[in-house]
Amino acid sequence: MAKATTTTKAVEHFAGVPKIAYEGPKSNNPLAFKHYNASEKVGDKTMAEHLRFGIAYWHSFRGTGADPFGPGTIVRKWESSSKDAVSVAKVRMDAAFEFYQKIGAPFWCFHDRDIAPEGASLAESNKNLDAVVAHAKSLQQATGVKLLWGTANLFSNPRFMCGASTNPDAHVFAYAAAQVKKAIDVTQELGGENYVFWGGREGYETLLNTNLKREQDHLARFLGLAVDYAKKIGFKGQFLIEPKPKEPTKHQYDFDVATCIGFLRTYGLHKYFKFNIETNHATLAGHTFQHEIEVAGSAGMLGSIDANTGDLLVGWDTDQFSTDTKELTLAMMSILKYGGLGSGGFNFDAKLRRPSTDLADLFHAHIGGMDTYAQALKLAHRINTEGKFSNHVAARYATYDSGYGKDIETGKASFESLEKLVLGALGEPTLKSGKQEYLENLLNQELFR
Ligand code: XUL
Ligand code: CO
Repeated sequence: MAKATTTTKAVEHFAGVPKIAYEGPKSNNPLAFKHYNASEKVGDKTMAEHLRFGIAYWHSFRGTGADPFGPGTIVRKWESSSKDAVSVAKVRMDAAFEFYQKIGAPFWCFHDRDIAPEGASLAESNKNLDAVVAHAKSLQQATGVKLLWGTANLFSNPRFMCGASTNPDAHVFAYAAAQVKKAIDVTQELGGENYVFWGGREGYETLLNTNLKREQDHLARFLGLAVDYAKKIGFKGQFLIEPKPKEPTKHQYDFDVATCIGFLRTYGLHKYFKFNIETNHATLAGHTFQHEIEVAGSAGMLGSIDANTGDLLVGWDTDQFSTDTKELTLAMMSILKYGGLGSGGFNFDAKLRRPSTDLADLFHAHIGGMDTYAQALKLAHRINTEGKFSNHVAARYATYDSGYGKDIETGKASFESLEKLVLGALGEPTLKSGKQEYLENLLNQELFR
């Protein structure tokens, strides 16, 4: 499919910025890692193997800082490198791969429409995509940077204003199917290790014009068709659902991990999907990041992470880089407990603030994000290994390890057998403290010791 690409001129887009090195916690160099040391072992894996960082093309290379109150502020030289949109897309891609290498990220992620301009027809869009994908493939080969996941943008174009697979118009369903078919093709062409389904506008604004049952059936049908197609072409990547409760629609069908598990099981699709959990989506749903990881992990469906954070005082998806060591340590404790992310990774689905207009800001943002995850990984590994919290949790459930507790877990107990015990020797349960404040103090001690 991908034809040989014309090579773009060798220009250094981030001139003056060296490859970011690990200098350790005492370094005062803002363009150095204080914690992320790719080759350092944490347990039996290196930090690079644990963390598998990915860069989100849409934010870092298509984000302009525009918001509903004003246009973009972030001006990049490569955007005016040519009058032809496909040529600009290739130069932009060169800049992106230079950044991936300098920051030391082994992976990247994209939407089809981030990397290549949409044409006047689907055929033209596909042709543009093929040209840029061929270029990306040669850059991947030249740099060793790999594709964590690809996805399709089924939400920006006005045709998707009422959803893609949940659109009341079957014509739009068909268009979305054709677009995702192509997006899976190019993800496979680039060796993508996963493919993400985030439900763009798959939701509703008002039930006055919505048939909720038919829309959910259509969403399931769409995912089923994607599974069929992946099997047909031998796509080996993991399919991931990225839950989000609201924005852009008032009610998104993929509300949170628990809702999606119920949905996938209802339609018999659960074997084919895991989750891409985004921090800011978790908090929008009224959950902690760790909660969503636990719900996915306990179902054996923890796939990947969209690493970012929201703002405590702002009620929408602000997609900021996280420097919250405590939140990320709790998340890493759960991720390590469930054995890591497998083919997933930590994709920085995060954008610079509107006034962060320097090229260097892109480095500061990712250095902070990577360092905070690395620090969290080290802390979580130590905390899990020492086992103070896990031992406490295990002791809290110890009554289920033997006797009638074990009988409850193994299905040997009945209402009658338990009634007999309580009316007899067991009697009234004694109160056992949950020790929450003690544990919160212990966590602080562990983080800052
Ligand atoms: C939107 C979001 C998306 C997905 C990919 O909130 O997170 O960027 O990650 O479509
Ligand atoms: Co995301």
